Amino acid sequence: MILLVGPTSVGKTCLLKRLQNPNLSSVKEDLPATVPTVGTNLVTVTSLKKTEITLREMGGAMGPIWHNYYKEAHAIIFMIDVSRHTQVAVSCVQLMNILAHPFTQTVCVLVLLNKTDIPNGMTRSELESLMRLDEVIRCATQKITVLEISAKTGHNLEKVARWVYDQNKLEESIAT
Ligand SMILES: Nc1nc2c(ncn2[C@@H]2O[C@H](COP(=O)(O)OP(=O)(O)OP(=O)(O)O)[C@@H](O)[C@H]2O)c(=O)[nH]1
Ligand SMILES: [Mg+2]
Repeated sequence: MILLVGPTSVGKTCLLKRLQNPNLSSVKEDLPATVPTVGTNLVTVTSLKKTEITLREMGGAMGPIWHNYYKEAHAIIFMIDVSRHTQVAVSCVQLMNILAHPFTQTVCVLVLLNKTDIPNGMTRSELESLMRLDEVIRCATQKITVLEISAKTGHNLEKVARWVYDQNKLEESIAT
């Protein structure tokens, strides 16, 4: 199971709906309708090569209990909304808490910078300096990948699908 977390309204449910559509290159700009996730949202996506992969979104409002799911997660996706300048500090603390947790020390982590389609959003370098992301990555025990995406336009979603698929393959090879 891959765990998907991040503050409320960053676009986690939209991403899952996009990933459930196997043809990512045909994404239209209309965003799928969503409501805030109260609790958890467990979905199976059929990714590359028709592999079925389970992802569990934890709603942003569930932040205090995310840690209950770290033990069963073999990889973690953490999502940030680049258009919400005031949320960066919260995101940074949440990400550092995840990385410091004893159950996450060997998992791979994907940091998604979502909503890059919004014109006034922070650039990756602005965000990196605000969050000291390079330092966070250097000090972490986990392998961390950062991707700039838009669940709206579909930008880089095929890279997310590839990462999800690679994590699943890794998990399968460990299990056998
Ligand atoms: N412009 C833009 N809006 C987006 C994008 N992704 C999501 N949204 C919008 O962001 C809002 C929240 O999306 P959700 O997917 O419900 O957010 P969430 O992270 O699941 O929120 P919680 O379940 O409350 O934790 C919706 O109005 C989406 O239409 C994006 O890439 N670009
Ligand atoms: Mg949601």
